[in-house]
Amino acid sequence: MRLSQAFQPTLKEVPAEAQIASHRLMLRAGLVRQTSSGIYTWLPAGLRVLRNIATIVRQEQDRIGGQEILMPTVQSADLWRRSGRYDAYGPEMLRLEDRHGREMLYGPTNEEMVTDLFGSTVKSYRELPKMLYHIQWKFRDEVRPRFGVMRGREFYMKDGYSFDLSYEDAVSSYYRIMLSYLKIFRRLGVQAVPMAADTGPIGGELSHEFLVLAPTGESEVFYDAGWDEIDWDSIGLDPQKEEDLQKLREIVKTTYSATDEKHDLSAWEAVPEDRRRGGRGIEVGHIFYFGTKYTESMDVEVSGADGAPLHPHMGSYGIGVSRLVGAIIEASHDEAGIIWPEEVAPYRAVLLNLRPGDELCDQLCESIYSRDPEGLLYDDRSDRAGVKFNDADLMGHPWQIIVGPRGAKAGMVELKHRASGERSELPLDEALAKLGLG
Ligand code: 5CA
Repeated sequence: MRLSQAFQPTLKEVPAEAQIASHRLMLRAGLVRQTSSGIYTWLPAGLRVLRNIATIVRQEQDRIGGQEILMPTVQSADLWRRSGRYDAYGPEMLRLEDRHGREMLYGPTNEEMVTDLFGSTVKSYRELPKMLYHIQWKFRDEVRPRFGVMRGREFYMKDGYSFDLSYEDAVSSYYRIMLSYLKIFRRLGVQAVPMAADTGPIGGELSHEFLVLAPTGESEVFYDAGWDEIDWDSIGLDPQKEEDLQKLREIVKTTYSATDEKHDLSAWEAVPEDRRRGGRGIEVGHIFYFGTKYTESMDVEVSGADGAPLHPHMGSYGIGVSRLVGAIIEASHDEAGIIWPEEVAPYRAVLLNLRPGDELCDQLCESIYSRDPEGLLYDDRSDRAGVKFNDADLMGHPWQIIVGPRGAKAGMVELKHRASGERSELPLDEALAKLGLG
């Protein structure tokens, strides 16, 4: 994309209500615009990030047997009456009425809908287990939407639902998903620690939140340094192996972590003092095992191996996809701007032409740009070099390819790595090879 043509409405002045870095940076860098309280339009660069996150989530859910569906945003109130949650959910639910006076709602989550779908299609134990998920907009009329996309009213969530025949199988599904989540967050370039959690309006008995550490997080967190030290790639737990899921359970059981809501002082005191870590965290995921809560209340059964009907055991598993855009920035930025992790960046590299109009610079830039016009952002604007450097740092692409008249003459370009700040002057071929553009 040529920056001179891009729809990237950056803001010089950010509104006073943008209190935290990610909110300010998202507005300044032109990723989102607020349309009303807690509701945002995603601009092209922001949408690319949102999609990159969704792609990683999708790949990792598919890898463990998840099957993607897409359920609607608007649901019927009757569905929620069947589980008893229509009245219980309270004012966070946006309630609507259609032209026939039928009560509808904008879905805050989809347990009822997926349970109904499952019940109307799956009849036999032979068809289990199943793991269905979708990535869809949700609406919760939050009392205090704040921090930009971090606590929005309309937000983008991956919600997955597992159906198993027994408690034991369901707990395996739960830990399989936990392992998948740990991988997802690593690929997203953030460290997210699972912490025992309350189940709130979703219900159930076993639940963990995943918190990304950041000083502006809404929860206070306490955890054992083990969570910083475990090298998940090298221990190589396999989500398909039962014994590896047991190992994960053991790690979770023996490596303390909790938010302030669940903090247990006596367990905390058992953690050696030099291994106690604390801070604040942003909840980017939440998983629940709630057994037969919905299959019983909504009367969903399958026939078991012995012919007798049974209620499948369920869990639900959320990832805040739009919240993650903010959370990643909170965890990865500096004074100059965003520092995108490789896999989520809107563009992997920005190409800076420091002297548009100079024949050699233009030629060199065009030849680089033509190698990957989809994956490169080409700053071909006629602005001063200083403006381009500042904007490139603000937008935070992992690499900057800098082309100036002196280098262009010698067939050299400068590469800047945004995260480390390292710069190196390289012959064109070498630079391109380094970025996989050779
Ligand atoms: N049905 C379950 C799991 S699928 C569920 O809804 N869980 S949840 O309520 O914990 O939401 C899942 C994730 O969505 C949260 O961990 C959080 O990352 C994100 N989320 C929740 N509320 C908001 C909000 N108001 N704005 C942005 N993200 C949110």
